[in-house]
Amino acid sequence: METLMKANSMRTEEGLLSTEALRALCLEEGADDAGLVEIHRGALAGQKQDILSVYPRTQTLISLVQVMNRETLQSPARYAANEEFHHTIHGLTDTARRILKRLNALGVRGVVPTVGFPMDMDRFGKAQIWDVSHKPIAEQAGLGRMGIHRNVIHPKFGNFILLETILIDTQVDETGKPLDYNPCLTCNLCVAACPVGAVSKTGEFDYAACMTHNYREFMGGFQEWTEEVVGSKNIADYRSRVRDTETASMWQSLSFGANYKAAYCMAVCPAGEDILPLYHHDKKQYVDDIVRPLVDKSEPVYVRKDTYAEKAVRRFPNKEIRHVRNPTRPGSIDGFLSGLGLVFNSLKAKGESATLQFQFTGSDERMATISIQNGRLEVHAGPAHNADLKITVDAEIWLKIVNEEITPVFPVLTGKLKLKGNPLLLLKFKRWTQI
Ligand code: B12
Ligand code: SF4
Repeated sequence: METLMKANSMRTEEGLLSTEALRALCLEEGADDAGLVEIHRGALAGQKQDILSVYPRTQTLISLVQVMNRETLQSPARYAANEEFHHTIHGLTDTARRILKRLNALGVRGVVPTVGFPMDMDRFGKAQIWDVSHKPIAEQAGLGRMGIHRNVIHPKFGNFILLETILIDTQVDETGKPLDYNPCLTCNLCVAACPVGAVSKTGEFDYAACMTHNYREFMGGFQEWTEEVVGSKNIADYRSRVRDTETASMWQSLSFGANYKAAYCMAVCPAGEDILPLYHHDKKQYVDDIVRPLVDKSEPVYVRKDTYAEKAVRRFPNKEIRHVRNPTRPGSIDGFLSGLGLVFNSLKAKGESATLQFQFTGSDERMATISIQNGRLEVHAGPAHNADLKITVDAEIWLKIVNEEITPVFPVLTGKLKLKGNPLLLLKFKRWTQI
């Protein structure tokens, strides 16, 4: 009887869920903020099918915000920051599950996807591994906007938040609207603090740089480390490649939850009502207390040779460059083509233009055109109208070249890789895409 009464108070006369009551329920269960978006929102069209693949009956997206302890996240003791990340991830997951259980009791069905990277690693290197992209949903729900560091900044809590989305099968009486301003101050502290230069003043983000260093002890980094173990001739050789401290660090990550190596972009961000007064009060003090200790911290920084990230580390006298191989390598031609947008470095390709046509043969036959125009990359299926370089290559051989298992020399000599046009563009393409 009590449940029925509660159910009635959650619904409008038309049978829709009351947004106000639903938000109140979310806050009661521990979310720090919540907002709602309809599945048909135009701005989310790009991820609609992916969301529906998780839960086909989705009508409404409940976007949840969980605040992290700010000072813990800012501490140069990164073990403390990492605990904060892990516990908030678990806390937010529990909150979302409790909210859904209460909604279930009211006849509303739904799915809680995942706060972090999905466990579906069968897709790793082959396709995008997440289905629900929380940041654009939170933006549409009016919970904040992405700053130039690409994290969502909540107008009150700043960027010290994690996000989750609950997919439900019921419509609500009112959905949110994006904020009409961006809380980002364009102060560029995140640009200054990122050890691998992944964040840039223009808002462009170097995915490969962040993946290689910050995620050293996650998916791709672990894969690369395993190959160091396998590739070592003996114990002495392994020790010359991987330090005892690094082996121990990998063990800690495997045992107690993977450690992010930086997250400095988030740590230093002064945007949001809660933190802004501290920054405005004395900017120099803010930089001395929060930014400088991270910038000055002595630590190894993981980069690939000859990348923009490697150059970026040289700005920091106390940081030591450690070279590693590519942790984000493609496992299929689909993975290669869809991953190009992530690894493409528009800064390196600034002012450059080129059209490359790929004809893949063998086990994965297809044609694709990659065009770079003024530092922007586009990939589409089919032939190019005016290709500067036409590449015909066996799909498996191409993946081996990209993954640095073989060099292109032998395939060229044996006719397995044919180039028509300006061959130097292939070298440039390697530089621009960091593959
Ligand atoms: C993939 C992913 C990553 C990737 C890519 C990050 C990214 N910017 O997308 C990597 C591994 C690098 C990463 C790192 C981190 N992540 Co992350 N990540 C995700 C994940 C799984 C999906 C993100 C996504 O939707 N990307 C696609 C689009 C929407 O994002 P985007 O910012 O537009 O990113 C693209 C553009 O920047 C584009 N791009 C490249 N060049 C240019 C140029 C211009 C001009 C433009 C406009 C775009 C553009 O390429 C980017 C990569 O796709 C989500 C969880 C989820 N399921 O949603 C968490 C999530 C985004 N991550 C999160 C966090 C906390 C982090 C880290 C701080 C982790 C850490 N502890 O160090 C860092 C921060 C790095 C950063 N500054 O972005 C939080 C963010 C919370 C918030 N306040 O916004 C999320 C939402 C997890 C969560 N549930 O809370 N992450
Ligand atoms: S640190 Fe400054 S520039 Fe970077 S996201 Fe925050 S407010 Fe914007």
